[in-house]
Amino acid sequence: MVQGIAGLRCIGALVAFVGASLWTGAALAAAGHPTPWQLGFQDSVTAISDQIHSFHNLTMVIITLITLFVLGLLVFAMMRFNARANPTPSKSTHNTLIEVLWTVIPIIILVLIAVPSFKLLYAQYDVPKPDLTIKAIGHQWYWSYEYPDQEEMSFDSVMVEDGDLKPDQPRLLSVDNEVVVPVNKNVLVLVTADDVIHNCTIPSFGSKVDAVPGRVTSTWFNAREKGIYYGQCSELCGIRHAFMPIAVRVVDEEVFNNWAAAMAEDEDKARAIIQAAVEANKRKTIAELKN
Ligand SMILES: [Cu+2]
Repeated sequence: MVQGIAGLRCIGALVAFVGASLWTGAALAAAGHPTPWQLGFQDSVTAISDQIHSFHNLTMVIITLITLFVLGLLVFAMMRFNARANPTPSKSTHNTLIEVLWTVIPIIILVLIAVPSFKLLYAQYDVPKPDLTIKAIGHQWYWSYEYPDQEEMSFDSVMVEDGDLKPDQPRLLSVDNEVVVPVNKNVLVLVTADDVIHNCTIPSFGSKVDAVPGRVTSTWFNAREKGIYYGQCSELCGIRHAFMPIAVRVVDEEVFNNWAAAMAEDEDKARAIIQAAVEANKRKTIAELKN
């Protein structure tokens, strides 16, 4: 009886897990950062991330069907072939048809998984012609960024401590200097580190790559929606590994150009430009919602 209830709970948990995993919709997840009780992935704002989500959904269906099939087989074998139900067992050891089937069907399933998997892998590494290049450098324990296209532009990006958070800043994700990029542009991110291995990850962009000292790795994204997108170092890098977030602000190209020009003179002025653009956007959204 107890085992029966445990079994039912397992099935219930499995169904809930599958449902949750398939449901990568926007209902609970806010774009750009995780939310309490969120199920599934963070919202996607790039084509690569869309592809990751649909690949995840496909494999989720396949593994669920396989799991249910194996569970069914186990239950069937236990009921049909236990000593009471089947006192004189069959002595057969081979069945050519079944042996061919259990070889061929898994091959077909693996090919079904391999095709979208390789497509995704190729898309992630096939960087389109970049409109903007950024260099992200991991340090123990903060990120610094360089914009090689803009002359001598570089800055450190350090996490905002709990006591200094502003009301709209999420804890452990906000930084003092955000990376600013234009919307709908191909951004190439060259990634490296100056001490140990870090990892530059931004879930909403579907980009994740190791930052290795002495090497340059790269990732790219083309964000289709303005907003602020957060990521974290995803390679255990020391005691403050959890406290070196990545924050990317996606803005209109004009705002980006103004910001980049201002950065050359005065970082506070550049920050004010972004702040003004964000406020203007907020007012616009509120006005649109009212209409
Ligand atoms: Cu790190």
